[in-house]
Amino acid sequence: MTSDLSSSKTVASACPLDCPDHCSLEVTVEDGRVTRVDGSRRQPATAGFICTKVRRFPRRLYGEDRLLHPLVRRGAKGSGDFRPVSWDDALERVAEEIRRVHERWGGEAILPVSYGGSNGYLSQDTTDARLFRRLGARRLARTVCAAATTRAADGLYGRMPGVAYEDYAEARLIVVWGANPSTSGIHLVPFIRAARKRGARLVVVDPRRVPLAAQADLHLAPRPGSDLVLALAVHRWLFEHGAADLDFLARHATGVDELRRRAAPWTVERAAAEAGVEAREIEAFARLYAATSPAVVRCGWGVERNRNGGSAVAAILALPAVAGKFGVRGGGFTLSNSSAWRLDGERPIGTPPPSTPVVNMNRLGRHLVAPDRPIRLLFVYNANPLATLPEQETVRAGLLRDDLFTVVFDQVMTDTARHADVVLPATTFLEHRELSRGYGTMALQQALPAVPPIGQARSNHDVFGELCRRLGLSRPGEPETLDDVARSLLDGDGDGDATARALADEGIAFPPFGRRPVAFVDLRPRTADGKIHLLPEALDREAPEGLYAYRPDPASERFPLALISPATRRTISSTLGELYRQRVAVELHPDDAAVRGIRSGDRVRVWNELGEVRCRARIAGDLRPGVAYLPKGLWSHNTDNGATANALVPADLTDLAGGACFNDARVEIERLG
Ligand SMILES: Nc1nc2c(c(=O)[nH]1)N[C@H]1C(S)=C(S)[C@@H](COP(=O)(O)OP(=O)(O)OC[C@H]3O[C@@H](n4cnc5c(=O)[nH]c(N)nc54)[C@H](O)[C@@H]3O)O[C@H]1N2
Ligand SMILES: Nc1nc2c(c(=O)[nH]1)N[C@H]1C(S)=C(S)[C@@H](COP(=O)(O)OP(=O)(O)OC[C@H]3O[C@@H](n4cnc5c(=O)[nH]c(N)nc54)[C@H](O)[C@@H]3O)O[C@H]1N2
Ligand code: SF4
Ligand SMILES: [Mo]
Repeated sequence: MTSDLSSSKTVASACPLDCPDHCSLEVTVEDGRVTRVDGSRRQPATAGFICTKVRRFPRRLYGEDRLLHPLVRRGAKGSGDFRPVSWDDALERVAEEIRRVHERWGGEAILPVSYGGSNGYLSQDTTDARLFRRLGARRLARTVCAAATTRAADGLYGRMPGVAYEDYAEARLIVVWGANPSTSGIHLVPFIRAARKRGARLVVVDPRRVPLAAQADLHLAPRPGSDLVLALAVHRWLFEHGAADLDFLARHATGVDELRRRAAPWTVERAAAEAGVEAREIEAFARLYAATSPAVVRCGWGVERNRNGGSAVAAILALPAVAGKFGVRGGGFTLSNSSAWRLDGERPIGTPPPSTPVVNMNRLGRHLVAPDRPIRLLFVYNANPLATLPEQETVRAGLLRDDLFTVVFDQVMTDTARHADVVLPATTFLEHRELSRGYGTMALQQALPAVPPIGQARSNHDVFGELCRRLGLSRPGEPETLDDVARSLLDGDGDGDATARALADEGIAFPPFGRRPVAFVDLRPRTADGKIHLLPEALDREAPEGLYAYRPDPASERFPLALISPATRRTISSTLGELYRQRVAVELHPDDAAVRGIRSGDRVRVWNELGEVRCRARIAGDLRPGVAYLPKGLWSHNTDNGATANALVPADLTDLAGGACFNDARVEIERLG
C-alpha cells in the first residue's frame, strides 16, 4: 500500500465526500505534506482519475481558510472576529454551556446539526450521537437531500440496490433523468460513452441542455417539478399500447391497477402541456423505452427537489417494473446504492434516541427564530447550514440571536462558522481514519490517515469522545477506540468477518451480492413480501393529496421564473467553496433576458418575498425559457450582497419525507441601474 521514496511516499485512500462515486485515491506525501491527490485503480470505476475539486484538496489542507486551532468569539456575532484559545479552554467553555443550558432548559434546548460533510461511517452517528442522545438533545431530521428519493425507493423496492455503473456499458437504452453525471458523478460517464459506442440510445430529461443532453437522441426539457406527469403519461402509454409486462407484474408487483388508474388522466397531450414539452417527444420516449432492452434509468436527485418530488421519483422507479426491464444485465434503474451496505449505524451508540421533538433541518431557520421552547445551544458539524439550507435569511437571523450559543466544528472558516461563539478545528479524511462507501459505486473502503492532523485539528470521534467524558456521559465497556467502533459497525452487517478481512487485506470490500448485481437474478426487492409495491399504502397516506397526485407549479405573475440550483463542478455541496472566490452570475434564457432588457454582464437583482441575491447576469442558451440558474453550494463571497440561491428557496417540503424544495424557488429578475 505504502511505498517510501526517502521522504516521499504514496498512501492509498478513499474519497468520503458527499459524491456517489467514492473514488479510491493515491495520495502523495512529501516531507510530511500532502502534495498530490489523484485517483487509483483499487475501486474499479475510479479507473485512475478523479475530479478537479479533490485534486485541489491539498489547498484545503494548507489554505488560508483552514482552521488550525480553536477560536472563541471576540467581536459581534457574525463579524468573524475571534481569538485563538487552547483545546482545553475551548472544550471547557463548550462543556460549561452544555451544562448550563441542560440544567436550565433541558436537553431539548440543544440542537445538533450535521449532514453529509463527511459520508464516512466513523465521523457521524457514532460518538457524536452518543453525546447528543445522552443529553436528550432535540433531534434533527436529515432531510436536506435524498429524503423523498429514499422514501420512494424504500416504499416501492425496500431500497433494493440498482444497476452498477459498469453495467451501463451493457445497456441499449440509457435514460438520464434529473441527474447530471458530467458534473455530479463523473465516473458514470465513461460507461455511458462505451454503451453509445456500441450503438445504445440516450434520453435525457432535464430543464437544462446539460452535456449529456447535447449528445442525446432525445432531450426532454420539462418545467422543473413536472416529471411526475411525464412519467405518468409514459405509464399510461405503456398500458394502452400493450407494452406493459403484465406477466412480470402479476408475479412480482402489487398496486398495478391503482397505478394504472392514477396514470389514466395523463394523456401525452395533457402531460406535454403541463410539462412544457411536445407531446410527440413524450410519445417518442415511450415508444423507444417500450422497444429497447436492456434499458436503464439513471434517476438523479434533480427530480426530488420540488413539491412533487416523492411521487415523481416513485413514478420513475415504477417504469422498469411496468415495462418489464429487470432480469437482464444493464436493465432496471439506479438511484442511490447506499443500501448495498447495511452497517448498523446504531450499534456503537448503545443508547436509543430520546423522545425529544424533531427539527426538520429544511426548517432550521424557522426553529431558530421560534419564540416557543427556543433552541439555546446549536452544535454544527459535518454541515454548513447557512450556505446550504432553505430560507437563508431566517437561518442567518437565527444565528445572529444573542441568546443562542453556537459551536461550529469544521475544517475551514465557513459562512456558518463566522457566526459561531466557539469554533473547533476538524481534521479532514486525509488526517483521520475513515470507513466509507459511495452511493453510486458499491464498494466499502477503509482509509488510514495520510498525514498527521494539521495544526491542532482533531477528529470528530476524538472531540465528541472527549466531550462525553467531560460531561460524564461515557459508560464503561462501550466501543471507545475507532477500532472498536469500526468493528461494531461491521458486525452489524451479516458478513462482518469477511468484510473486515477484505478491508484489512485490500482496503476495499464488495457487497455480498457481488459487484454487478442483476435485479431479479442476484437481488430481490427488500420489501416485506419481496414484491414491488407500485402503490405503497404508507406512501399514499403520507403524501398530502395521495401518491402520484400532481401539485401545480408555484409560479405567479409576480414571480414567474423558476430558479434552480443544481450542483457545479467547483464544489461538493458547499465544500471547497473557500477555494472558489469569484463572483458568480445568475443564468437566464435569452428570451427571458430580452423582455427584461438584461444583457450578459449586467448587474441584477434576483428576488422574491423571501429575499434577494445581487449579482451579474449571464445569458445562457442551454436553459429552457422560464428557468434561471444559480449554482448550489455558493458562499457569501460569491455574490454582491452575500446572499445565495437559498435566500430565495422556500422551506416548503416535498410530498414525501419532508425533503427540501430547492427548485421550487420562483423569482423575478431585474436589471439594476
Ligand atoms: N440551493 C440549493 N442548496 C442545496 C442543494 C441544492 O440543490 N440547491 N443541495 C443540497 C444537498 S444535495 C446537500 S447534500 C446539502 C449539503 O449540505 P451540507 O451538508 O450543509 O453541506 P456541505 O458542503 O456538505 O457541508 C459539509 C461541511 O462539513 C465539513 N466537514 C467535512 N468533513 C468533516 C469532518 O470530518 N468533521 C467535521 N467536523 N466537519 C467536516 C466540511 O468542511 C463542510 O463545511 O446541501 C443542499 N443545499
Ligand atoms: N461536482 C459536484 N458533484 C456532486 C455534488 C456537488 O455539489 N458538486 N453534490 C453531490 C450531492 S450531495 C448530490 S445529492 C448529488 C446530486 O447530483 P444530481 O442527481 O446530478 O442532482 P442535481 O445536481 O441537484 O441536479 C441534477 C440535474 O437535475 C436538473 N433538474 C433540476 N430540476 C429538475 C426537475 O424538476 N426535473 C428534472 N428532470 N431535472 C431537474 C438540473 O438541471 C441538473 O442538471 O451530486 C453529488 N455530486
Ligand atoms: S468528489 Fe467524487 S469524483 Fe471527486 S474524488 Fe471524490 S468521489 Fe471521486
Ligand atoms: Mo446531496
